[in-house]
Amino acid sequence: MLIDRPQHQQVPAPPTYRHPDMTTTFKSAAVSSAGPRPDNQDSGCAGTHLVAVADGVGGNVGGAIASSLVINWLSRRGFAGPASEGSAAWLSEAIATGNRRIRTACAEQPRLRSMATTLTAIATTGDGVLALAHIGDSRAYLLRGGALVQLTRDHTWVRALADAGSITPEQARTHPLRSVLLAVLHGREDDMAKVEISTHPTQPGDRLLLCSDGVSGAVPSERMLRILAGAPGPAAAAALLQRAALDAPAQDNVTVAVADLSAVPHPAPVLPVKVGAAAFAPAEITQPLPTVES
Ligand SMILES: [Mn+2]
Repeated sequence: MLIDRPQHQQVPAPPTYRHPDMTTTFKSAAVSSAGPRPDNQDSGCAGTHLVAVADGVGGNVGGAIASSLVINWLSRRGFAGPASEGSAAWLSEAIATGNRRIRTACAEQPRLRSMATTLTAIATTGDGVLALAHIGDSRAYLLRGGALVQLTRDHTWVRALADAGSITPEQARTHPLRSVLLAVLHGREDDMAKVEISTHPTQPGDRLLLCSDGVSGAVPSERMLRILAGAPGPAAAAALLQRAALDAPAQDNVTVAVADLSAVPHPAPVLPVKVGAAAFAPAEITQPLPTVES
C-alpha cells in the first residue's frame, strides 16, 4: 500500500511510548554517490539524534558547498541532539544557522552567489516524538505496518501543477521541468518561512527514509516499499535502495538515509556519519569560511 499524504495531515499513530529509562534514538545509515554526474553535490548525515539529506543547487562547486555547509553544521549540532523536549524548535534554529552559513559564504565569495540546497531532516529528542523539516524536493517517507507514507510534499513547480489538477502525478514524475524548485535554502532571511516543520508521534518498528530526487525519480514507490520492508537493518536498506537507483539508471546524484526508531537505555552520543559532498569536500569547503555560531 502506498499513501501520498498531504504534509499537514498527521500520520495516525497510537500514543507515543515512554519509559523513564528508555530514550528514543535512531539506528541510522546513509550512502551517497554521484550516479551519472561528474560530481556529487548531494550531502547527507546519519546519527543517533539527527538524520538529514541535502541536494545542492548551483553551478560549478556551488551546490556541493551549499549542501556541505548545511550538513556539516547540522551534523555538528546533531552530535548529542536537542538537550530537552522541543525538537522542532531546535531543528528550526539549527537550520536557520546553517542557512546563515550559506549567506556568509555567498558574501565572501561572489562566484558562489547562486548556490542553494534542498534539505530534509529528522530529529528526535528521545521522547518518542519526531521533528521533520523540509524544503525543496528531497523527500521523507515513513514505513509503518507494511505501508509507505510520503511525509513531505515536493516544493516543485510540477507538484504545484499536479496539485492544481493541471497534470497527473505520473506526468509530474516524468515532466521535463520536474527539477524546477519553488523553495530552497539560499541564505536569504525569508527562506525559513518556506521550511515546513512538523512533528510526528513514533512507534517501535518505524523505519524512515530520506532521499534526494535522484532516488525518488529513479525508483518507483512500490519498489521502494519492497526494499525498505525487506531489508534487515538501515545499512542494508540504504545500500539496496542505492543499488536500485543506480541500476534504474539514476539521472542524478543518489543519496539515501535510513533510520530505524529504537528505544534504548542511556544511549551514548555517536558522531554522525557524513556522506556525499560533506564527506568529500571540494577544496573550497576546506578553505576557512567564516562560521556563524548560534
Ligand atoms: Mn538531485
